[in-house]
Amino acid sequence: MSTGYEEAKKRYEKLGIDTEKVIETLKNVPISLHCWQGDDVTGFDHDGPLTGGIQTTGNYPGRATTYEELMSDLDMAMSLMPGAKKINLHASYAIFEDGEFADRDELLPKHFSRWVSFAKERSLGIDFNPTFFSHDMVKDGLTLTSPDEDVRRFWIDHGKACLRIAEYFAKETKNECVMNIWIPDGYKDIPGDRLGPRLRYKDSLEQILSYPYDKKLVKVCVESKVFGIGYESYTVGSSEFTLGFAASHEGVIPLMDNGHYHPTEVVSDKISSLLCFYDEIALHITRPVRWDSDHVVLFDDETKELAKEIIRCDGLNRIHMALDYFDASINRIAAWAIGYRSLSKALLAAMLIPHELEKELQDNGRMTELMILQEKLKTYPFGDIWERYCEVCNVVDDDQFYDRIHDYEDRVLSKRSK
Ligand SMILES: [Mn+2]
Repeated sequence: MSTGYEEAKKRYEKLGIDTEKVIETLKNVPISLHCWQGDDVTGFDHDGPLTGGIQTTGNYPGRATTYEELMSDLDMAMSLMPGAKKINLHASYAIFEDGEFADRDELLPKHFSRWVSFAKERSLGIDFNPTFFSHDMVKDGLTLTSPDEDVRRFWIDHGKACLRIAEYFAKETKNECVMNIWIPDGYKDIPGDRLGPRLRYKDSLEQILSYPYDKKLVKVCVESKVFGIGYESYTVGSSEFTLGFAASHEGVIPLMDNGHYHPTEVVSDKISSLLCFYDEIALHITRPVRWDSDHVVLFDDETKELAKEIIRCDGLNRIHMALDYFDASINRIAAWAIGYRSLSKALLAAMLIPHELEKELQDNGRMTELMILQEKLKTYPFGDIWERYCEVCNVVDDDQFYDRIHDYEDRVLSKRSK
């Protein structure tokens, strides 16, 4: 234990914060780790391009192109992440072997058995996402909202197949599975009918949820979006739609992705509102830069504010946290780990704030003192606590971080063809 940590611990103690307790708590808070950072949202079930109004930019060498490579990269990335994890899979990451193939509407648990083994060997839970993009049955940019009943049926069946797989994950890993539904559906230009697609979306979701799944094992989320590339004028699954749907359907949780709002809106300000009305909420934590650009999460102001709200609202047991970004312009494993570590830092920093004192100052109108306290905390010796957290979790600190990335790049990534 460094003297830096001992000194820092004393300073936080004066604020009534027990850093040892904070470290022990944070260690067990799971953050769901998106598999799609490892291969630029490519998946294993199709050859076509990434569609759905999302884009991965960059061509850094060494992208994982097989499930073995992706799992190896995940292991490497997780070795750099302090604290608990779940893995977050998309349906497009089904693993087919011996020439076998099943389309999205006919996916079965067995197509994910290798992922289950991977998770069980590492004592990880699995979260899941149906994949409503990058597929020939996306017709005119539409899936669950299509006026073509064959298209809509295909995607409803996909949703049901995914519920069955999510239930399998939960049973096998003995850990609830958060299954998030996001569709890209919408229009590039001004629609002639906004209501029709939304009513079809509502009906499609209800049909999917009619599959008799165990609500204790599978937590279904609906994720909103404000727009996508090529869907600038209208997105069916808007914020109001998903909030309304979740509020009116038992067991459905709203999911907020902080890249899915207008650029001046912040999710940190929305969390407390939702917690007034929902037992549980879910977050996709990302970094939008002017639009839903899915930049790597950093230890920046909005990530810190988001984490503060989670802690202040006593939300660790009510808020499902998942990362969601994809950067192909830098080392992908570093991207994974930087994002996870940034969120961990933000949560750790948030747990080192005397929230009760801040509330008391606010409620007594002592806003000058509140501002002074908040500013004071910004230069507190947080770095020493972070280093101690990494040490306790047996992962490298920020000084040694790049060496590990470079070593893996040298040994493994540089030998790959892509
Ligand atoms: Mn998302």
